[in-house]
Parts: sequence; structure tokens; C-alpha cells
Amino acid sequence: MFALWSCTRRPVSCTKVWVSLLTLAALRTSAIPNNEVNLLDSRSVVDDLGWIAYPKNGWEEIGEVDENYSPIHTYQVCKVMEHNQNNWLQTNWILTEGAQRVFVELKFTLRDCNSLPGGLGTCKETFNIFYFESNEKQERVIRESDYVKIDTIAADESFTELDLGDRVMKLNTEVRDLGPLTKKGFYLAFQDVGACIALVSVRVFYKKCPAVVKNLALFPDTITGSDSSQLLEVSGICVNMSVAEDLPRMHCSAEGEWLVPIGKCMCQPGYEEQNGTCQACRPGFFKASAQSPSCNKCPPHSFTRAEGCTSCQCEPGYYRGGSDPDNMACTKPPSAPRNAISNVNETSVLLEWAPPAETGGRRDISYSVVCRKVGSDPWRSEECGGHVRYLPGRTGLRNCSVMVTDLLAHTNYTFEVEAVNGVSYLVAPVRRFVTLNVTTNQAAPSLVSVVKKGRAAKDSIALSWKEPERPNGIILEYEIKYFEKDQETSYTIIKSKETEVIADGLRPSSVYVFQIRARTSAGYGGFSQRFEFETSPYLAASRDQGQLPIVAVAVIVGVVLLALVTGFLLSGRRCGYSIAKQDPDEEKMHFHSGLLQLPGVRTYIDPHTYEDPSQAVHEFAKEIDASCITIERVIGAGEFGEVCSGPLRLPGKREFTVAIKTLKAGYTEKQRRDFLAEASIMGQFDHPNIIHLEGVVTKSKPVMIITEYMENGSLDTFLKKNDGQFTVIQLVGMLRGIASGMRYLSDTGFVHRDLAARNILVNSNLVCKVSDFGLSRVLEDDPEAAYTTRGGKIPIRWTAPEAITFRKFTSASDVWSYGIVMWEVMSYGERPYWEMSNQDVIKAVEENYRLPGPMDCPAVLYQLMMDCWQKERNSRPKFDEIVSLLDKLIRNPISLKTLVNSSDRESNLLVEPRSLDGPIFQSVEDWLEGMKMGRYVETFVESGYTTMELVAQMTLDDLRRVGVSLAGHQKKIASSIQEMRVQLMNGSVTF
Ligand code: ACK
Repeated sequence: MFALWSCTRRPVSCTKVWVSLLTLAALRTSAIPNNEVNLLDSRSVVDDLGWIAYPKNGWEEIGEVDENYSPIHTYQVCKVMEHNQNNWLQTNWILTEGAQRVFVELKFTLRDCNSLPGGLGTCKETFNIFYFESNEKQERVIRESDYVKIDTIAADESFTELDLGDRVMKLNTEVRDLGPLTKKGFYLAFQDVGACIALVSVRVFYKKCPAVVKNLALFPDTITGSDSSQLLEVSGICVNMSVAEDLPRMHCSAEGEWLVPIGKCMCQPGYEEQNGTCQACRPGFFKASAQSPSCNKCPPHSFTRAEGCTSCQCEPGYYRGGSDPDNMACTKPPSAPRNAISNVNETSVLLEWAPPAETGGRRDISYSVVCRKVGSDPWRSEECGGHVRYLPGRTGLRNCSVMVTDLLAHTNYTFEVEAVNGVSYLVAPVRRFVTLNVTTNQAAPSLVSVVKKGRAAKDSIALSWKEPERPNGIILEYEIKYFEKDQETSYTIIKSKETEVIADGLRPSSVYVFQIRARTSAGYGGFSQRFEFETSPYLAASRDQGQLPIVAVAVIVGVVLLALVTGFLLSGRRCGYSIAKQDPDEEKMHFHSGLLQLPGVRTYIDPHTYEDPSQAVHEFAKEIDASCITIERVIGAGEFGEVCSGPLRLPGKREFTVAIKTLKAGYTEKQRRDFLAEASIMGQFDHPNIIHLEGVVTKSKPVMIITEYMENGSLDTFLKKNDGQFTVIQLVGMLRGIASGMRYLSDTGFVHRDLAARNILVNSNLVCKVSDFGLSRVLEDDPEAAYTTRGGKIPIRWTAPEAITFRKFTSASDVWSYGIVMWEVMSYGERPYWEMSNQDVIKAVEENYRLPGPMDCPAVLYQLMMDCWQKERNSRPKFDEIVSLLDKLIRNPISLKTLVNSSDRESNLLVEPRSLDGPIFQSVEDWLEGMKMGRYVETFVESGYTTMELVAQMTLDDLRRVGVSLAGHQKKIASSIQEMRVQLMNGSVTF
């Protein structure tokens, strides 16, 4: 503590002003903010301030030192006892340095007038502050009138004698601003009018926004504006190696603060920001654009070696596509597509393939297809041309498939499927493709489009139509489907070889819907659009029309009867679907809910047609409680799991052994469905030569199919094990059983598709039963089934050529397979075509070569095999004919005595087909006696039927005429004649 000011000379008017050391210390240490620039600071002046006081006895400069002995300049005045005080203190010229608004910070102490004894009348507690602007230093004292008043300053805190005693100093700080200043400098003046003041410090400063780098832009020191609310807009300058994205700007407020930054600078490509500067990217890093915030590591298969790179270079063998971003890895073209397969459907082909093994690191793989037509010279091919259509397109294919349509029928094509990606064009001309060779089939006919209504009666409508625009072959027949409008579930189909037909049996005044389709050897075309025609009203019928039905009925009855007899004699079919032949060229069938309506014939129902397959299982298979079954032994492995055997104990029934097919754990829903589909199919059959289904276990796990147990397992293995052990009659008996089972299947409309000795089971009595219905329609489970060029899986060696080539699976193709089974049986399980490849088998069969007769095979049996292998499927015998023939052979074992010529069974050589000499029927007498019909010998001879040649031509009427009146005898003799005709036709008998 020390005396700042003592006025000992004038003890009454003077007052001692004490300033606490603490306060002085605060004065010294208070730092100046960085946005203030001092123009004057009385505290920092070492020498006298040299301000002018007038009158001279007014303000007085008093120099003191603080505790650090640093000088402190104060101006004091304290003429409180005297009247009319007007003491001025003028500062030196203060340069504005360009500031238009400056601040004056005053620190002062002021004596409380109340604390002064007797001085109250004149004592003041304020003083005034003025300024005067000038561009140069004034050599004179400025006139009072020249000053501009800034303010009257009052003390917030004044002090008293008591305060002094308490040693408490009250320092006031007041800040005033002045402006707008327009001149180079100015003077300040303090006017005292009778107060007791000590001006401890005067600081004059202006405010600025200090230089700053913001958003990579440098904003320089900026003096604030003249107005307290003014915002100065300042443009920044981009730092080194940076560029302005949007001109950077900031606003300098009157308080010296930067506000509202707009725009920014960004480091140039190859540079990144670090602490407000732009630094070059290191080797191995890059920055492609100013917009990227920082350098990035080079993406895979690329590099940089220098600093400041804007992109990375691809490693050798890798490329960057035109539109690939710089941060994407360098990539390669893809390898060729894999596993291409084709599926020919007439003149269309579906090409499918798997994506390439090597995608080159890209996802933009697309495929294109090149189609070439192969002519007679396989080395020369031509592009397919514009008529070929590609769905969805030829190039730019995103999926691994394309449908190519409108190809030429019976033509060889080569398809190249190429995989390309976004860098393939950089590596041209290297092409990576997979090739497919395809031969088209014949196309089905196009749609019948013109259908005309002819004469309409009350119960019939005559129709005629035009041949389809593109028959694509010879039209074999038309199928006319019709039904009463809104009664679609019950419809009729007429087959006709003509382009006109009369649909009869209709109801009067009713609208019927007609659809027609054509068939060629390639199959059916699509149905035409629907045509609606109406029958005439009943009453409107004319007399002629009215009589017509009677005539028609008479004619039809006649025709039907005739057709029945002729059909019986000619076709020999037991359960065909033909119920009435109106015309030799017409065939009529009625359907209800998709099923052919024939009394006494059960039609097989495909379980796949059920929306809910489990419904099919329970409709055709009995649910068995798992507790009734004991699995004792594993007997083999099926596609879906193990095949076991064990006893089945059904309540109230004797225990017996069954075969148990299990569905292995972890199956998918589809596998379960497919597995149970076998039961749904098997459950529909009831025949001694079809494996019998006992039931299914679906309510517990494992899911099981329970069938009868066949002690000798599958036929092929059984025969191999027992090579040469059976008599011919035993073998024929086995074949008869299989044929009988197949006859039953074909009668129900079921096509097996995988008939082979491995799918026949044999029981302890050598009874053979057809099995394996599970996936026999898709053949996925047969190890013999191989993929064809059309994509389907087919057991080539057992399958008829038309089924291999255009998937024409019919009972006739089953007959072909049956011929192969015969061969397997007669050769004791030999592999058909031995070790020939599937391709060679297809080729050989196509060239009309056939398997040779097995060793010791009766000629008649080999002839039957050869008949089963007729190229023309309609020429093959039907299963009922086969059964009859085998029955005959069993009854007449002598016929089996003639064996195949050794020339026909040269081992490992296929033979060209030719007719074999079969057994000879010697006389009509022998023949009739043979079937215990000897009583008719005489009548036959009397009627002129003296030779078997003549007998073979007899009709049912002829039989009646010669006196065979009993229906049973008629049937017996007629069926024998029919059998004879078949044998004559296939050459197994001669006269
Ligand atoms: O040749 P296998 O003994 O006869 O071997 C196969 C195996 O299971 C896989 O299918 C045998 N197998 C299949 N079903 C039956 C059945 N109902 N009775 C006896 N064995 C059967 C077949």
C-alpha cells in the first residue's frame, strides 16, 4: 500500500487517494484481447505523458511507481472547494490507423462529495470527455468550442474518507466509443468542473477481426466498421495448393468477431488438408478430386509411386473401365460362362449357363449370344440372321439364360455365349465364350385362327376351319374341344382328320364354346381362341331338322355298333379311351374335371395337380402309426434315404414283413413332397404286378413309405446273381408279369418313363412287380439317367428315340423300354449296349441298329423285342398285345424252341432290323383245337375258311355267320384272330 496522491500543500481541498496494491497489480496484468489494437495506453508510457492541462493549475500529472517500480502516470484534479471550475486536460494527437470507430477506456477514482466537509456547494461527482478530429498534429490548444462531447462520466463507485481509512480503493472503469471518425487522428479532452478525480489510466483502442484461416481460406486482420451494428463482408484467400469451391467470405462484426462463414476452399487433387494447410498425398495414396476430403489408399490392383498423385495406376493385366471411379479396384475381363446347357423345344431353344468362375472382380457382367447355323460342312457356319428372336435380348443379358425362338426346324446351330464386363472392351479382341451345339426339332403347328360356323340345328353345330398359317409339317389331325358356355369342367373332344366337323349331342338354344388345335408329328399346336356358337331353339326346328335326329341316331347307333365291332377286331385294345367312332377319321371323348369319362376305367391322377400335395397322399395312401413298424434291417439306399425292412403289425392283422423307405432328416419341403409323391402314385394302383403300397407314416418322423417286401430285391441284381439258373418259361413268366403290370399302368394313363430291370422288384415266388414311381416322371433319382442336350434327365439306354429327342413320353415309349427289359432278362442282367457311350447309343439307334438277340433267346421273344424297338412308335405292339403273346407262348412252349440265329446275336454287335421267321400255324383245325374250340372245325371248313390266311381276315359278323353264336366263344376266337394279326404284322408268325 502506498500513497498515490497526497496533497499536503492544500490539506483542506486535497484528499489522499489510496490505490490498493492489488488494484494496481490488476491494472498491470490485465491482458489486451487480440481483437483490440491500442492507439494509446497511458499505462505503457514510460516518460511523462506530456498532455496539456489548462489552466495550468487544474489537472496535474503525478508520476508514481508501482510495487515493481514501474512508473504510473496519473492526472488528478481536486478543486472541490472552489467555484467555477473548468479544468481541461488535452491528450496528444492520437492516430486512428484507419479505424473509424475507437473506444476510450478510462480508469479513474472519484471522491464522494458527501464525504467532504463543507464543500458540498461546489463539489462535483462527474467530469466530461470530448474529442476533436484533425488530420495533423495541432500546435495550439484546441478551443473548447471545437470539441465534440463524447459523454459526461460519473463514477459508479466513489470513495469516502472512511474508505481511505479502510484502505479500500474504488477504481471505476468506463468505456465510451466515438465515431465515425473520418480524419487521420484526433485529440481527447477531459473537462473537470469541480470534482475530485484521479485519472489512473486512459486507453484508446479500436477493434479488429484478427487474421484467421477458416475453411482453408485466409482472412486478414480487418478493422471493424464505424457503426456498432455493422457487419463487414470480407473475402478470404485460398491457402497454398487449394482452390475455391465457392468464394469464401466471412463477416467482421463491430465487436471484432468473425461471423457467418460462407463458401470454402478445398485442397487441390493430390493434396489433403492438414492443420489448415494442403499437404501432398503420400506414395500409395491418391486424391482424385478437390471435393474428396482426404487422400485415399490406392484401391486393390493399383499403385502410385510419387507424392501428390491424383489417381493410381493399374497393375499389369488389370484395367479401369471408362466410367469406373478412381477409388474402384482395377479389374479384369471375366472368364467364359460355365456349364451351358440347351433345352430344345421344337424350333426354340432355351440356353442356360452358370456365371463365369472368374468375374474379374466386377459385378457388371453381362452376356451376349452369337447364333450360327451349321450347314453340311461343319467347319463353315453362317450367322443366324434377323429372323431369329432372342428373349429378353441377344446382348446385354443380365440373367444366365436366353430363349432363342424362330429357328429353322431340323437344323444344327452353334451358340456362343460370351461373358463381358466393363473392361472387356479394353482387352479386345480376346473373346471368352462357351459353345453349345443344338439341333432343332420340328415345330408344332401354329394356331388355327379362322373357324366358321356352318349349319346349326337344335342339337348340333357344323364347324369348318382353315389349316393353320404355319402347319410346320403334315397335319395328322385336329382336336376340337367344346363345352357349353360356363360349363368348362365338362367338355367333349372330337378328333378329326378333316377341317370340318359336326358337334352333336348339344342342347337347343345354348351357346357352346369351341377351340381347335392341329397336330403334326411334332405334337399339338396351341388351342385356337374361343369361338362361341349357338344351337337353334327347339321350337324353331324345321320338319327336316326335326327328323334329322332320328336319322342321325339311327346312323350313329349303326356307326357306333360297327365301330365297336371293328374296333374290337382291329385295335385289340382293352381299355382305350375311344367310346364311339362316328367316322373313321373322327374320335370323340368326354371329359369331366379333366378326367376322361369311361365307365370301368380308373384314370391315374397326377399328384402334382393337387394344390396341396399332402392332400394327394392322404387321398391315396393310408396313414400308418409308426408304432406298428419295426425297422430291422437296412436293405439299400434310396434317393431320399435308406430302404429298410421289418415287420408291420396292424391291429387285427397278421404280422408280415414290409419294405420301409425312409426320408432322411433335414429334408426340404420339396423333397418331402417329391418323396411322398411316390406313395400318392403307388396308392392309386392295385395290381399283382405293381408294387403294393401298405401306407405312409407322415405324422411322425422319419417320414416313411411302407410297401410290400420283395424278397429277391431288384430284378437286374437278382438275374446277375442267378445267371443261367432259370428255364425259358420262368423267364417268360417274369416278362409276362412285367408286361401285365405295364398294361395296367398304360390303361390307367400312367407313363412310367423309367422302366428298366433295376426298377422291377422280385419276390420269393419270382413274381415281378413294377416299382419306382417316385420321380419316374422327372427321373432325377435314376443313376442311369443322363442329361440330354435339351436339359432333361433321361436313361438313354432304355428310352425310345422320340422321348430322348423331343420328350415324347407315351405308353409306346414305355413299350420300347419294355423291349430293353426283355433283353436284360433274357441276357441275365447284361448291361444294354454294354459299355457304349450314351452318345453312341443314340447315334446307333438313330441309324436303325438294334441290340442283338441274347444268347439262347427264343426267336419269338427276340422278335417281340425288335417290335418294341420300332422307330415308328405307333407300330410298336401295345402292352395288352404283349401280354397276350406271352400268354400264348407260355401255353405253347414249343413256340419257344426256335432260338435266335447265332448271326443275330454276335456279341457286342448291334444288328440291323429284319423280320425273323416265327412259329408256323399249320392248320385251322390245329388252331381251333389249340383253344378248345374244335367243335367249330366243320362249320369253318364248310363256310370256306380252310386256311389260316382266310381265318385271319374274319370279322365278328363272319364269326356269327359261320355259327359261333355264344358271346364268350365269339370273344375267345376273335381275340385269337386279333393276336394272330399282330403276329403276322410283326412277322413272328407266317402261314
Ligand atoms: O437290389 P435291391 O436289393 O432291391 O436294392 C434296392 C434297394 O432297396 C434300394 O432301392 C431294395 N428295395 C426297394 N424296395 C424294396 C422292396 N419293396 N422289397 C425289397 N427290397 C426293396 C432294392
